[in-house]
Amino acid sequence: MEFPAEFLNALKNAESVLFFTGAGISAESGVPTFRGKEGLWKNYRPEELATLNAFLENPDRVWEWYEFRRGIVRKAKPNAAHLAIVEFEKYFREVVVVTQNVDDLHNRAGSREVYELHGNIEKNFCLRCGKRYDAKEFNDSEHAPHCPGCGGLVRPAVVWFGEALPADVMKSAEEAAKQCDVCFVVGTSAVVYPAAYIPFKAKSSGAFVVEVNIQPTEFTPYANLSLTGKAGEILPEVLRKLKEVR
Ligand code: BJW
Ligand code: ZN
Repeated sequence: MEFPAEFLNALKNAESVLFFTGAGISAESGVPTFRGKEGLWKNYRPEELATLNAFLENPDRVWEWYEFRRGIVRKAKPNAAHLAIVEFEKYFREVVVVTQNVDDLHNRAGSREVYELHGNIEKNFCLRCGKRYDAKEFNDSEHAPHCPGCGGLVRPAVVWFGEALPADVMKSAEEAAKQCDVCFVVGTSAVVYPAAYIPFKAKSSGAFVVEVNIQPTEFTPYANLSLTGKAGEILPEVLRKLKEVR
């Protein structure tokens, strides 16, 4: 695979690299994306499942959807794209992963600095007292569980539509975006805000921004370079090239 000189130059001189990732990076691990033909939402409207109102109206239905997805995620393994990102750490002073994914695969791959903007599917918390629980504590429960401490409803620790992103995580992600020299935007449709501001923040702070996706997205017109193809194929190619230029 040939890469433009401008990109190789940016990589050669970079000190800090940011990966902004979405569901597409986990597609090759067998975790479905949200939108599109094979997406999780082909049969649902997002607001039927990914809002607090949907959960309060029908907790068991939403709980069941998350238990189904936990089953998929637990069987999945980090793929060549997640692992390539970990390898990048050998070549740069700082490698930060800002992910919209809740699947934990960047952590399981071994990435050291991961900011999870939309939470983590392996955690739950109580709506009444806020106590956090590992998802495994209520394993195989068909019904939305109640908090052993206070009796409140327990929900997945993910960010639903209309909810604020964790402020400290967003702040750290924005700082990383301001400081990075190269920003990769991998496997995201880039339509969900405020997460989708991150690559714009990187660009406006002077970073070289490279998109990796199987198709054009809302962000494509703003990328310095678009690499079309699967993340699990393209990122290992970039890594091979990196070994030549660094
Ligand atoms: C491959 C590939 C391969 C496939 N290789 N590529 C500004 C403008 C407009 C709207 C808003 C705005 N600000 C806020 C909003 C409203 C809303 C929003 O953004 N709506 C838009 C959709 C219209 N945002 C919110 O509500 C957010 N909260 C908020 O703003 O709060 C305000 C507030 C402030 C203070 C107090 C209170 C409130 C919250 C958003 C939360 C999103 N949550 C979800 C669910 C998480 C839990 C769960 O997993 O169930 O997060 S929605 C869903 O979308 C999930 C994802 O993280 C997110 C992004 O999806 P992603 O990752 O991009 O996936 P896909 O499927 O869309 O794309 C996959 C891509 O991969 C595609 O491009 C493929 O081509 C590609 N691909 N295979 C490379 N092998
Ligand atoms: Zn409680």
